[in-house]
Amino acid sequence: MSSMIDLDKVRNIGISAHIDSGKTTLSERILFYTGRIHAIHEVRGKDGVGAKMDSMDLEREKGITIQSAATYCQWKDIQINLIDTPGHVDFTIEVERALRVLDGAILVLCGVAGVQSQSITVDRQMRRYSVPRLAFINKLDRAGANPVRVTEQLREKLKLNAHMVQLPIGLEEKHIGVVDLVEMKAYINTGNDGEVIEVKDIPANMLEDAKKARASLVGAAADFDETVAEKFLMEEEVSPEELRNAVRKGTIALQLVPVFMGSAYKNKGVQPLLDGVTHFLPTPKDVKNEALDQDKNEEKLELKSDPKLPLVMLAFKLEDGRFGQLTYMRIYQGTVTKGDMIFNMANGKKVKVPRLVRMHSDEMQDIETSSAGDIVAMFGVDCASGDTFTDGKVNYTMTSMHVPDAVISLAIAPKEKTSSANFSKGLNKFTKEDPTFRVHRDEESSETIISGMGELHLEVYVERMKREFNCEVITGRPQVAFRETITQKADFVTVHKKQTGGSGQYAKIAGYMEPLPIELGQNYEFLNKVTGGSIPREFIPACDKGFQEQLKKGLLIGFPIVGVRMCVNDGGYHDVDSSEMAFRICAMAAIRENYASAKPVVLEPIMKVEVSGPEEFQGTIMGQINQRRGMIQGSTANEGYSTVESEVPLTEMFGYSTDLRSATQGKGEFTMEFARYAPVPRNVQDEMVKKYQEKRAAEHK
Ligand SMILES: Nc1nc2c(ncn2[C@@H]2O[C@H](COP(=O)(O)OP(=O)(O)OP(=O)(O)O)[C@@H](O)[C@H]2O)c(=O)[nH]1
Ligand SMILES: [Mg+2]
Repeated sequence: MSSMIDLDKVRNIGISAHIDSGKTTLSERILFYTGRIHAIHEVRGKDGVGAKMDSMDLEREKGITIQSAATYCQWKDIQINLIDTPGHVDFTIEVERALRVLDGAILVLCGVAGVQSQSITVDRQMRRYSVPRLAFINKLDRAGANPVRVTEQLREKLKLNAHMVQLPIGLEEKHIGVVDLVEMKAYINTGNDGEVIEVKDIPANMLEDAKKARASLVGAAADFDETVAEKFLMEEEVSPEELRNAVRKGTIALQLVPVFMGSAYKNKGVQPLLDGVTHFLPTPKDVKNEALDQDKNEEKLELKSDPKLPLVMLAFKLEDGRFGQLTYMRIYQGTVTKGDMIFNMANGKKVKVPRLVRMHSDEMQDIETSSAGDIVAMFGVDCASGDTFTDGKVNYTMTSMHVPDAVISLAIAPKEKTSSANFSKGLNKFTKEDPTFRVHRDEESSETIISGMGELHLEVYVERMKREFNCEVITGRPQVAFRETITQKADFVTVHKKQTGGSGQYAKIAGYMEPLPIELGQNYEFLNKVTGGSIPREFIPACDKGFQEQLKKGLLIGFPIVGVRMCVNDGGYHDVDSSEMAFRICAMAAIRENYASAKPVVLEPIMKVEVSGPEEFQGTIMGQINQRRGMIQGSTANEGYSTVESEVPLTEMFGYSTDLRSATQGKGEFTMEFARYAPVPRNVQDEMVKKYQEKRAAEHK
């Protein structure tokens, strides 16, 4: 391909929707009708091959998409770069980064279930990145399918200005094709795989409905085009060309959503949808893309899809593969050719582009060069997801995508010591590829903790660790980071004495311990009020050290003691037997022996939890929060959608995503973040202390 891409003939689109609505099945048909693949294979198909875009074994086994896959194809004279995304909320980052770089999208809906919870989430993501979209109402072959009702839901639930540009010819088992309201023609799919489109007159019994529906579409399109508006008022005939033009304008302005329909599985309505993509979705030139000029205090500027301007591109997805890191790039401006030097704006590093490819799911085709408006992948360009690259002539960065916080974590360790190298390699790869998958080491428990978007998310990585890195792992329930603190002042006089035979040990310290305000983050303070040399000056630091050492491990449940001021104001020593070590040991004993009189308590992390979902579940959501020792802090309702704010102890949040999902038919969502530490209730504390003491007793037997 030459570097001169005719941008009017390019569409970069994504397919996003609620889980299982048929995105991958639709992608498979698109690839087949555009000649990219030569046979159709089904998701969960009996032939055991699996759909092209679900190339991972795990995807094929589970029958769900986990990673988004990119491909390209040509429909008539239009080049389409296509990304199929997963529907499950745990893999939402894949939708996020696809929508970040795509110019348009197809929102797929099930013709029976209509607008579902993930349709709402995906719609929100499309709004976040201002992505113009078409709706495709799929599964019209299923019992109960009703595209009119689903279009109503698009209008009511998503507040989209959705208008049917087609009518179904037959529903359920009678579904054979669609009426095109722009051309006023019937398109009927025939042939073994629906590859033949028979263009016919509209069936006589549908003609009246079709005329009415077209008039309604013309009325909607009139808002975006003067010619159509005038003709609409004068009740004159609007030509297909004029109508298409107006619908296109409304769609690109994000004010109109044309509704297509069919059955991907039964090979109906896919080719007319592809025509819709070419007619109504924007070219790279139709979309406004902004960068921040680092030389001008991050001033915003508009990038131009011009191959002659300085290069600007965004790395939006990484995969660590057989040939090294594969980096997916959206080129916004300029031209890139194999062998070019490019600059990573995130770290100033200069790298050579060793290999440039176009992706076709898990296959690739080498190319020499590419330019603005295109989506390509590169090998050997090490970077993080979201990095901006330029040719060094400009100092621009592109704003990155939204990365949601992790909500669940799990302790993980390799089953066999021998696979620990692979274990680290795996974790490295996963965290690099997926910004919502995080790994850290818990200093207290010395466990490796992985965290992510949900139980399925973590489960997938545990499974991939086994399959791709040959490393079986053991997982545990994640440990919550508890703390201990004291609630009142306690005086002490402590003597450490060991004077039998040989050289002896002697130290005496007197003073007090008292609480510090933990909410101000004051964990420890040491106060020296010794006068008159009752403790020689050289032994004072040993007291401080001894205190700190003991505070690392509390006496209630073995977690660190925070929020304590330790003061020494008197003491005693022995000319020969006193030493640093003696004072250190004495200081530790001072805490141990007097901790109980300072009335210690166990502290737990409290999370700020925000749960949202359809209003009818508000009562259920509040009930679940109360059951988990949560405190409701407020709630709001908006357009049938309610949000409940609360504070809940982290310990009580395990398993919540599952419980919430099942209590709200999968429609509830939540976010949580750390708020503060607070004492656990007395009975909970007593139980924890008892368990800890039993564990210690068992260990010391
Ligand atoms: N009856 C019927 N079933 C369909 C249709 N399209 C897809 N399916 C079935 O619905 C199931 C899910 O299809 P997929 O294509 O995997 O759905 P998806 O949206 O890619 O799913 P995720 O990527 O996991 O979110 C499969 O069993 C498909 O065979 C359709 O038009 N009619
Ligand atoms: Mg899929």
